[in-house]
Amino acid sequence: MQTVRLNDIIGTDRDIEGGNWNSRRLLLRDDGMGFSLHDTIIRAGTETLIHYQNHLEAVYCIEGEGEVETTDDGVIHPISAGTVYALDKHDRHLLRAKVDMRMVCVFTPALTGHEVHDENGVYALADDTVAS
Ligand code: 9YT
Repeated sequence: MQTVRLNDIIGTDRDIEGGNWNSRRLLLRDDGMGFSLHDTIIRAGTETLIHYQNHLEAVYCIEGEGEVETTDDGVIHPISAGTVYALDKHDRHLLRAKVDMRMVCVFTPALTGHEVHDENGVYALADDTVAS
């Protein structure tokens, strides 16, 4: 068994600065779970275009308030503490934070830890990863 503490990750190479967000990667592919688990802060007042074409992501908001607009249909999904959204169709979306939001994010396949969003909000798939 492994234990991981957020305090031990802050300031390391698992603490990724994304501009609109800050993602602390608690579990990554090398940890061998088959998914990655992140504790992510989405900064107040930001809007981020995201399209995980190569991954599925579930996001559990545990603090804050904002919304997700799925761009194919223009539907706005209010998000607040206690809400999960699941990008089960690789949904392209705009994530807007009214105030700082704290999210617990699960990705499959697991992120390796080095991914950053490209200009279309996509995380590339590691060369040796099988897509979900
Ligand atoms: C909620 C979300 O998708 N935020 C962008 C960052 C991403 N979740 C990550 O890498 O932790």
